[in-house]
Amino acid sequence: MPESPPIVLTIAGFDPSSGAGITADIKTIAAQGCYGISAITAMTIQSTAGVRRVLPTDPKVLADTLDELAGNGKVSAVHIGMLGSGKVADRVANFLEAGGLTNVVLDPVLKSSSGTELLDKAGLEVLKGRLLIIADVITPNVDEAAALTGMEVKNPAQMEAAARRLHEMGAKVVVVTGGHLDQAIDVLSTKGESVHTYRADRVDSPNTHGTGCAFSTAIACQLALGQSLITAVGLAKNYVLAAIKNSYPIGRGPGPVNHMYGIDGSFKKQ
Ligand code: PXL
Repeated sequence: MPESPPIVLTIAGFDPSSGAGITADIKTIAAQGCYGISAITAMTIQSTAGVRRVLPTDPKVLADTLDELAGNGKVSAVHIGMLGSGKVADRVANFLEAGGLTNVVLDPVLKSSSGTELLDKAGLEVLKGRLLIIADVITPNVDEAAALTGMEVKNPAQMEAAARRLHEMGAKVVVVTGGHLDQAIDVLSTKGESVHTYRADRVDSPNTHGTGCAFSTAIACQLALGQSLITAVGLAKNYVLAAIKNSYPIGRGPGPVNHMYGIDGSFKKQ
């Protein structure tokens, strides 16, 4: 029998245009050489032109999905993206707190790039009070780091300060992403240890829909594959940069990154 790749579970929302959310995550997981399984936290009505509506999943349907998947074999990493509602977030926290899962990467998604709320107020409290603490790695962007800490987060020094505050709130490993800054700087901070900074020139492309999902999911996959934290974050950053460089327009709005750029037969820029 051939060996199976690590199984990576993504718990996230459904974006029907597949730039973000679970269908995008499944592409990222496949591109890293892992096998993706998923539990949907919310349906969204959206295209690349923007998010129109958010409909959180019935919390019991989500909880039953997670139990079914967890009972079906080893899960080597978990990625958590958009949660939608406090009730759904609570079920995800119950699932993780039951224990037994490793390499849990939480992307604390709060808003879409077009500004629509993707998590309600109750959900933000579950994020701060439970999920942030149980996750092994959290990957807030500068806006999310600001919302979680109440601090201003606009430059690398403030990113480090926000990471320290997030450690005080219970986070183990924090990666603050600054893709929106002039230089694409990400700060990796481990509680009580040194800070590692990743720098890359900003890629000038409108097609950046789903970068946060791709980054956090790729970290989960690289950890599942046995990479160290520092290497996993570096590989995920390189993956997202290449996926932006090889992106193409889809629809009327900002296009998605090209998750599959490295796969034989996938579209490549000439
Ligand atoms: O990029 C954040 C995000 C995550 N998950 C889903 C989304 C979005 C942004 O639109 O729709 C499902």
